[in-house]
Amino acid sequence: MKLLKALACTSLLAAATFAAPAVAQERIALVVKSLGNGFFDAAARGAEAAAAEIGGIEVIYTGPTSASAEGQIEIVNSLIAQNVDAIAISANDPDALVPVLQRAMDRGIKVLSWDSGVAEEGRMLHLNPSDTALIGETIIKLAADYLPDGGDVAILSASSTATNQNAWIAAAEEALPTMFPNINLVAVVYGDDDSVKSTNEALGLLQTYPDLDAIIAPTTVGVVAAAQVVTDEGLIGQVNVTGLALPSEFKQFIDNGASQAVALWNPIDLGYSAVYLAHALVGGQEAAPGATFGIGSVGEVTLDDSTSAAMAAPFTFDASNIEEFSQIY
Ligand code: RAM
Repeated sequence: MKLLKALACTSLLAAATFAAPAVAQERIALVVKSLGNGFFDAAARGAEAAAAEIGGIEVIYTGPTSASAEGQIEIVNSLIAQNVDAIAISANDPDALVPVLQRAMDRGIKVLSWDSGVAEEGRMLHLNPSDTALIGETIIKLAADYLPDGGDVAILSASSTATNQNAWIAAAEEALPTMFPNINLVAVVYGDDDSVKSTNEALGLLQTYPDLDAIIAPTTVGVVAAAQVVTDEGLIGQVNVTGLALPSEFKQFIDNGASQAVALWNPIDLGYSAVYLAHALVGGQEAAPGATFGIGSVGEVTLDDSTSAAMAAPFTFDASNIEEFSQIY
């Protein structure tokens, strides 16, 4: 018995003496459009999971308080001063960030964009959550599926310079005449991924277009604001709210009937993949067209001619499955 105890003590001591110190050798900054957005918090959880899996990585989760390019430029400047190893950014503007990100790359910092892209000259690669044309079609289809005779819809977007929303809206506009000829897009307004501004913009749409059939918000912040407005204004059953929503935040509006269905991809996987890509760049992998990157348990992605890659198709949530997904993200 004594001997066993002694052995146990020895091995504990050995473990204490020889265990590798938990020092992060690599610092990856996950720069988001704005803090306080549940979508990005979920992505940050994925980023932390990837860092833990790879080991030796510190994730610096940061972003401005409001979704502006100016706020992100300030943050990137401070990350350059801290000499981080990589910056993975979801950008509030495709062009405004280019000079500061070029400066980061000149200093040897690896730069990629994810979710919302930066122009090619401002990053090494970009990771889209899904195919842009498919997202554009999906957001219109989500409304059209519940308007068999057609109708008037309006889009409540994020900021007017957001790369991802602007690309999805352009794709939606392209799909409309051919795929959805009886759906009439009457307006596009911008809530800046800010709850108060999104609420006011949604109210404005209802006042300006009293016959509106649906509000499509391709932003997790805007879609919640719009559904709350439709609920508060007593318009459930009259105006269907749809778009891209985080199930955990949006379930209540499927439950109360303000929305029939919404879609999204897995934000945890997106943040997870961004860290894997950043780590590969830090390790020296080249971001050339055709290059394939492993992204842990998510699989792999191959860069296209614009050094961009896309993940999975968007997934639809309705009364049949939102409860299940609301437990995850
Ligand atoms: C908001 C942000 C983000 C977008 C999602 C769908 O959280 O605008 O960039 O991808 O919505």
